[in-house]
Amino acid sequence: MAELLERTAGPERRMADALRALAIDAVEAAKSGHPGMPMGMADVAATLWTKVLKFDAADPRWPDRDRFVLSAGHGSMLLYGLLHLTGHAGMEMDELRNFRQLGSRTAGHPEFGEHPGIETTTGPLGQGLATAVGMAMAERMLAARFGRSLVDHRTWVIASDGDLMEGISHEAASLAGHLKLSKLTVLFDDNSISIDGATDLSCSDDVLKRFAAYGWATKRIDGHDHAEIAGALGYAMRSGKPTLIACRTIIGFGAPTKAGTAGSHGAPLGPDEAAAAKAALGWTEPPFTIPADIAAGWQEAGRRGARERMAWLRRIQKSPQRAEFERVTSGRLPDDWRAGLDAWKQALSTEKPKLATRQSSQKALEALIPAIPELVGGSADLTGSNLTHVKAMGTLSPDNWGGRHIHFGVREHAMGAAMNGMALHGGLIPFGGTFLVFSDYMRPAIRLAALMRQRAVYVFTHDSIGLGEDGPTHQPVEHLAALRAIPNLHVFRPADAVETAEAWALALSRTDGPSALALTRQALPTLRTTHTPENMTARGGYVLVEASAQRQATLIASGSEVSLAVAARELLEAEGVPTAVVSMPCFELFMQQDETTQAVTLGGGLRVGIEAAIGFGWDRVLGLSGLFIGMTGFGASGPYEKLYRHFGITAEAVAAAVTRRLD
Ligand SMILES: Cc1ncc(C[n+]2csc(CCOP(=O)(O)OP(=O)(O)O)c2C)c(N)n1
Ligand SMILES: [Mg+2]
Repeated sequence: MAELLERTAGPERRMADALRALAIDAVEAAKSGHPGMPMGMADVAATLWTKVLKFDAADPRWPDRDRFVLSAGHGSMLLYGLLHLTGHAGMEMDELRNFRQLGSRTAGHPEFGEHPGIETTTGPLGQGLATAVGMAMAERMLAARFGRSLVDHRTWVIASDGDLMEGISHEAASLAGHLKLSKLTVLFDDNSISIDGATDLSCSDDVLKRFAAYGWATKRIDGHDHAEIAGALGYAMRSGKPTLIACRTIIGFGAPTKAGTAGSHGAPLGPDEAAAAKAALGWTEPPFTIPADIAAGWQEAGRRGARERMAWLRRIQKSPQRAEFERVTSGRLPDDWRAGLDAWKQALSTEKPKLATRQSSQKALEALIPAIPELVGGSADLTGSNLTHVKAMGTLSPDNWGGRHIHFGVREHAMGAAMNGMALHGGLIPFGGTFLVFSDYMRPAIRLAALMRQRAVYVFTHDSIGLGEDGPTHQPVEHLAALRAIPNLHVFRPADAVETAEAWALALSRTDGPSALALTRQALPTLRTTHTPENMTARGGYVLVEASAQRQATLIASGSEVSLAVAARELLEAEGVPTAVVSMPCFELFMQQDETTQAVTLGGGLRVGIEAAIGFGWDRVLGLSGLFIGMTGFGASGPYEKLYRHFGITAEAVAAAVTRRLD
């Protein structure tokens, strides 16, 4: 360590040492946090931010800035230190002093929304890298639409051993290589240490060969050698491929006993080691103090991009595409976006087609795609099943960034994270499809979309035993409940083509979170045969068919089971039991209704929930005295009509259960 400290000493090291000192101080003050990674990657980060990264601290939301993603979110103090030192408003020293405290912007892991310089929430390893892939894709797509004079920026990622061990990094890097995302660079913190100790406890990958096989350019450097770092950043910018720079670093660089060990990963160095580390670095300032010359150097770096931003502002002032660019980047939909969808919805009530809701979703997309140019999406290799492709989209490829349909490949988790990256980048509204049962494969990204309040739309088809012969591996039973458990995710399970159109409208007009559409493989009748200009799905649940007299029972169902409920109601009415049917396409929106509306909708009689899924969560509308008819375990393989009978989810079974209870 002594030799290395001596060899690297100099003005550039001092710039980096400012980041190290702040990380040490903040983690000591908080008595928790991760000092090792910021200390190890300080040289790489300092070189990137002071020499290469295109940004202007005066406007961290400048649309043509480079995106910087700290995928290894545990090293959050590195990002906070960079934002502070470069003079970002809202990241003053007090924020660093309050690192990890309730109400501060400096959360344990970077949280999108806490400060405009935080591009994405990171911490769940691997997802930052995959999110960055989505950002880099968005840059290419917007450049194809608006030209390089408005859109020409790069995406930089710092990723750790853990990031690259995670499965999602394989999916995302493979997709990035295929798409030739040459403006994406991953700076790999190659310190060979993770929490349990040396990475060779569990990993023998040749990371460079691995990325080369994906079609990336690769380079290995000493991550503490400033000349090598600068050279590698230049190499990445010249490369015609996405680039991985493996930066050999020492975790906890400078700490006399903990450097190079897992001991510096996730705990304060402790007062003695902290003091000794600063002494070794030659850092003599008191805590949270930056010497004037170093502070001035960093402030200057924060203003480095100002001239470029001004030039860009002049270009956009003159651009004929200005209004459209500002519209899409602000997230505002075109004024007339609903017209085609509304016309389709109105036609449905008279035509009354029998369509699977996945087909209805495709029909809705046919109306939406021409109306909303920023709407892009695709499927994780189930395009023909999810029906996410419509003609006007064209197909995205490395040679056609104007294409709007994306073949994500069999990479659900990366798809979810890339969708987040596109939404976060701005200028695009992403949707992505797979079977509902495989929502589990992308759940961590859905969770982050919900946490970050991003508009993303998941097209989950084959939503129950109604998919039939593919059997229990493909039949979701717990997935609706599991998705409904994610805060701020709206889960729609539309009953017919009308509700499907309404669900799409709600998912797209929502600007504070993601939406999932659970759609059938099997055909369903049109139930909403009287056109209403009102979007009834927006109520979450509503009375579809009222009882002939004072209600004795209310059948509450979603999706494919609503038509079953209508049939059961007819049986019950014939037996003299006045029964209403409530369609419940979205629990979350229903729960936002006032209590009286909820109570009136659900009625005072017996409440019966019907859904071809487990009943977990239904007590929210059924109470303790309600009945639930659905699944109690896994499904089975067979024709779907037989499966419904086998599992007792039929109109007759519902009617019998109701009369039994009312007797
Ligand atoms: C998906 C996920 N699993 C586990 C963790 C907990 N965790 C945080 S950092 C880390 C590994 C640390 O090793 P590395 O990524 O190399 O970071 P370094 O210690 O080098 O800073 C783990 C397992 C996490 N944040 N995300
Ligand atoms: Mg590591």
